[in-house]
Amino acid sequence: MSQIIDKINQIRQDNPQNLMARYFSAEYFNGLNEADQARLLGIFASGIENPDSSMGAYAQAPEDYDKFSTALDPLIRDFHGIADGIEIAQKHDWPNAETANCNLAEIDPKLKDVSMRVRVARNASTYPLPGAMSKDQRISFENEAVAAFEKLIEDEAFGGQYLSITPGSKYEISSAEYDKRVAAHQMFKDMSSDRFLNVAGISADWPYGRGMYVSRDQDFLVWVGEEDHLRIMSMMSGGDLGALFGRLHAGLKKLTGLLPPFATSPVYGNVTSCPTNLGAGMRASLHMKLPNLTKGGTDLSVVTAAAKDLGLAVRGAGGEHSAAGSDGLVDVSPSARLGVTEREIMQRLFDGAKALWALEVKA
Ligand code: DAR
Repeated sequence: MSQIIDKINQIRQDNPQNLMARYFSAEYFNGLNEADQARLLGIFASGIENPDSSMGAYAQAPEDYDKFSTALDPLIRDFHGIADGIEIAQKHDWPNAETANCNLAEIDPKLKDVSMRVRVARNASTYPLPGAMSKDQRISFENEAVAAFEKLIEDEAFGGQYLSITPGSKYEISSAEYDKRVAAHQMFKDMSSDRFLNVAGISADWPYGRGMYVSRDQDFLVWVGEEDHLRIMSMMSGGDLGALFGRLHAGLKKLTGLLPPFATSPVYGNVTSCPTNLGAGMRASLHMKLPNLTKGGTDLSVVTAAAKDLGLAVRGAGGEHSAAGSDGLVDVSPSARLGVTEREIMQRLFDGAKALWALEVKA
């Protein structure tokens, strides 16, 4: 075990952004029994094999965050900006669509048709997390999700269809249909090429147990078997964040009653594979064209720094690790997901977009 400790210490020196390595305690690790040492190394595997990781950890079991909180709490606090000693108490408070008063068109009429997305990650408490699921468990969970979707298909507001990429599934789609849905930014990309998810076990058995539910209106979608058991999302073009969040909340409430119970932690709220998604489990984002701030999409440094000051993260519109569009199209999203409510996330997104737009028009 001393070799792995030496490796992590070297990663800490060479990759200061790697939170797993930054906070790894050899003393704590050596105090664990062999079985728990193996479990903790499973959680840290992605950050060890990918030193360039930012978080460097993926939970493998719903109880990991509570069982290994001594090792994981420092990483979680650092990422979510919660100082030591401050109690982490995840509360939930969804905005009311009618009174949210967060319409981007009120900032500038040019922002009346922005691509908006909000998603929550949820994991069933009755299965291991995706990194530790067997192929049979992935298929079994997908079948439980399908049973819920078969009820949702009849629903007036959320009726739609389930599209599976599990070979042999009665809902299996063609590779052409899969590619079309990925190109439309609806379906998730092939995970087996993601080196972080591969080491964490999250992309194992691809494509078994994976698929997507999409409503007739194409604005309510559920990913099955991506980084978490479920990614439940609403996607719209427009500017009314209240309508976007209201659509997701209504769909989430309908689904919650049809699915196995979700995994939650008394401290960290909704349990997710990656510690960056704990708490509300929510990522809310806008695709904004900021050609001036991004120098035509060639330089994200200025917009990233400005966004960070606003509590926002910026990345390419093609998803994690993607570049900006030539028209300056970027994905803007509040960073904090733990210790903030759904309503606060929406407000931060609106306020942040307003501030970034002010910088864009002045640049
Ligand atoms: N490769 C992981 C990404 C962490 C945040 N993104 C997620 N969970 N999709 C890292 O630790 O860098």
